[in-house]
Amino acid sequence: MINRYYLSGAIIALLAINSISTSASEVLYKKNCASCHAESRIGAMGPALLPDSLARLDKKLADDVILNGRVATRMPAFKEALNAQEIASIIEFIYQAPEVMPSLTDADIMASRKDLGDRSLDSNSPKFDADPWNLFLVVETGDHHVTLLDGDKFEPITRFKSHFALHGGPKFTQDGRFVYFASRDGWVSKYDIYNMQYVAEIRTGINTRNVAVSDNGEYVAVANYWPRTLVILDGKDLSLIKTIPVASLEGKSSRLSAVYHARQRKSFVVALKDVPELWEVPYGPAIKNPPKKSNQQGSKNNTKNLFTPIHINTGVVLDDFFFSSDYTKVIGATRPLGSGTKGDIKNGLVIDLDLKRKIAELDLPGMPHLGSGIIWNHKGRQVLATPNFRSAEISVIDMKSWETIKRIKTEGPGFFMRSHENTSYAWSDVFFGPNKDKVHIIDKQTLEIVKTLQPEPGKTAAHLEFTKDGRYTLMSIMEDDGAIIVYDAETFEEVKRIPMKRPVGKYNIYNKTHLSAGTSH
Ligand code: DHE
Repeated sequence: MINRYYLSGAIIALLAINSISTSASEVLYKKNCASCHAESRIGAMGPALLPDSLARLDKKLADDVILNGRVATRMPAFKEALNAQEIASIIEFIYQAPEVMPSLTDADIMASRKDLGDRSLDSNSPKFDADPWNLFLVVETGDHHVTLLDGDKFEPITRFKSHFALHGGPKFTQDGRFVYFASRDGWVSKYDIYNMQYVAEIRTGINTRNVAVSDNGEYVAVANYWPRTLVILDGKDLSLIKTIPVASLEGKSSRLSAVYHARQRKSFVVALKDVPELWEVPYGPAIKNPPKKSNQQGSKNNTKNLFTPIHINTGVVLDDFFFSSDYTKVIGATRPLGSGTKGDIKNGLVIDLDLKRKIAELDLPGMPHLGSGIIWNHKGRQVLATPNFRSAEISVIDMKSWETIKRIKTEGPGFFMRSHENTSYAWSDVFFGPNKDKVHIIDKQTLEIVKTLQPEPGKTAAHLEFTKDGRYTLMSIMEDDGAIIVYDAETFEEVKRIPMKRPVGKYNIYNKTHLSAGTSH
């Protein structure tokens, strides 16, 4: 009742907002919000309140958060302290860009770094009784926590607080002991899974996309929207090694969409959001045919080209990437640039990182979500399957001829698709539209949907991940009062339901560190 009354009040208030001047809005912001979100709005205990950071939050929701507070966070309710017009005025203020965008200097970054936890109690083996390879980390954005889940018993081992709004997959060291998280607000944290405690944290950006980590955790690369930087950290304690400003060869600055780790090449591959370039940033001498033994690492002393970006002209802006198994080919989804056109170029490109040029175009409809693509063997050849953000279909592409061999019709556009080497099926959600509560199961040989699950009508069922052996599939009910549902991957029967608070992604340590073709890395 209060809400309905208030909302109509807020709409009237928004119409009358011109009567509150910008400086008065700023005064209101400083009085009520700055202590947690910082005067510069870059965030402190609370998240950043800048237009880019708020892009995913509808103004009506922002209004509700200020009025009623945010459950399971320290955001209080302001319904007693502020009237509708004042709240509307603060909303107008925070959704406008400041005259000068706040910056984050190297000194600021270094000053934000903290060692965490008590190292004196550290052990080199897990302090829990579970297979350390068959663990899942479940990111719960409902109350900003992470659950460490035993992948055999499907029981939580521990649950710990994360920074606000983690995004992108957590990245593991190859031994499976440490994991790195990135929050949309620019915080990077390192967590010791064996000892179940954080190691360190640092703020490297104001608006961050994701992190990539070299195999043994030597280096962490962070991709930012703002400031426009690629940040390189020492993976041991997260201290700052280098900040690389992002600009094309012509000097045009760009946001970064994401950064990826190319294990075989000892490099980070970087997606630029505003210019038609792709970067490869070496962190060690590239190895074309990687040795079988992991002790043959590149020498750290050969620092000549270390962290110097190699610019590859892509001719068109690419967003959202997928890699061939040997990481020599990057498959990117094309996005319109500036004028909104991209000429005759199709929706996907294949770039050869050795040749440093495009070698094929892909016939993909709508807006493919290549980041969620997976690979499997289909009748003796490798195929790539990708869901689509706009089109109700999954494209299956031959990775030799780069031709589309099948367009599997689905009940709506999907977000995440997953499989495993030991299963005959691939699972894909229907994330967008009225069928967001459904998940398709596809036979990897017939390329037909064999079953559609609808675990909780009306609730978003999304993001899949398999156990180490591929016997079970874990699915999220992505709601505040959500759950992880465990399915038998062969019979598709539900095995267990574990309550969770908006579990977004779940990540199996073995599958991620062993680069399973059925999941992202
Ligand atoms: Fe993500 C991964 C980009 C919106 C949940 N998302 C990624 C990655 C990129 C990306 C580039 C790969 C990075 C990595 O894993 O290191 N995501 C984008 C977007 O551009 C988009 C569409 C809009 C945006 O503003 O960021 C977007 N993503 C979302 C969501 O709305 C999701 C569903 C919920 C959320 O919390 O933001 C979401 N994204 C995820 C998840 C992964 C991810 C769970 C990791 C998937 C995995 O299994 O590895």
